[in-house]
Amino acid sequence: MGFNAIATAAALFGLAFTPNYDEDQVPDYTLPDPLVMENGDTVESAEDWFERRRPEVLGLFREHVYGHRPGPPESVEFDVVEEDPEAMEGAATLKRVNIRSLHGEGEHAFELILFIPNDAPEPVPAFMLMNNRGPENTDPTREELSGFWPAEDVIERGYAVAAFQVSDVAPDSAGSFREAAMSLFEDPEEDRTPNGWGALAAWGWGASRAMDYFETDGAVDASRIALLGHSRGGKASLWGGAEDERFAIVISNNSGCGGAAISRRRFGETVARINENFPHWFCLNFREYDGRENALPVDQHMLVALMAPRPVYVASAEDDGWADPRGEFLAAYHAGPVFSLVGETPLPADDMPEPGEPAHGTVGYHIREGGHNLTPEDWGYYMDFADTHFGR
Ligand code: GTR
Repeated sequence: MGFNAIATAAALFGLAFTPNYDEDQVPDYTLPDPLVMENGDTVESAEDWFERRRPEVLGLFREHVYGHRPGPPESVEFDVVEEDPEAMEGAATLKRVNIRSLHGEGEHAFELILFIPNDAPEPVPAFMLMNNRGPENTDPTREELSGFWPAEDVIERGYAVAAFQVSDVAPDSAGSFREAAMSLFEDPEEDRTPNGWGALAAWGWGASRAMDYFETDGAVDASRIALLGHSRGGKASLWGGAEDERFAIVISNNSGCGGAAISRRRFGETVARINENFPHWFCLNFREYDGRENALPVDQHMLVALMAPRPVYVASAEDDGWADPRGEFLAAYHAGPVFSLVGETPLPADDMPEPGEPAHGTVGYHIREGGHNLTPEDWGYYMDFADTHFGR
């Protein structure tokens, strides 16, 4: 076999890409400074950040990474299709809410599952999971229990707990992702525009429709909602939290490339790799940066910074090299100057903490033992963090 045939075979079978897991092989890079405008001006004050630089950074992520998402639909309607005040052996009230978006001729619906603690003072703060795994992880009947969404633990700590299936908002498939909510705004048969939204942005748009519902439910405190996602769901929670400032806390669990991990490190999953494997997640413009991470006008620390002054949490797992734990830590760390400028506490750690020793400022971070997953241990740290920020 000649070289070309080998290269072709390698590409065909996905062998061409060998991820780097060696810290010594991380290329040299310079991160864009979140506090320097594109025109070279320095951001000197919180006002400068909020009025000039934040909109610029948000615009850069829209244009080059996640795509521009539309605003709300013309109207949103909610139907509580089931309500059980005796759920979880009387500890909680279950509501299954049908959230229906109406726009032009189009209509799209998805379901929100919500448990509200029965003995907590209302309105209660809530955690909402953007569920990227199967619906059995968020079983409303509680016949099936899952550590991915340990709803009983969350209720026990006095929080409401909610979830929706991201695939109900936009299927997680390159062939059909535009056929659900996105089709309210565009024709899936037509070519995507270079800066048009992808599935990650669409999932965040769905989270915003759930927020629209919370604003109507007097049992839930819509001003204290923590948005949470794991892995691809964690990429979507960060971007959804950047786009919709109504979310009071934003949490990304093991979100990796295109989430919290610094793209320029090319550690584990890379921009080229993610665009190839998941062509529907980002906007088409993001492909311009395949193998050219240094040309990006942003990096993911600036995504974390977009949450300021709101609390934001990044979490890693020790054996999750593909998601680059150190890169995730560094994004939380390098968002620090923005949080300091606006009078909030940056990540209170100069180097990666030990597993099981979370660092909590307005920016939070932990790494835990084990692999790529969302576990009750992670949830425990998230609730500790929310207790602090929600003054509980
Ligand atoms: C992987 C993908 C990651 C991450 C993960 C997940 O295949 O490469 O970026 O999103 O899936 O969502 O579990």
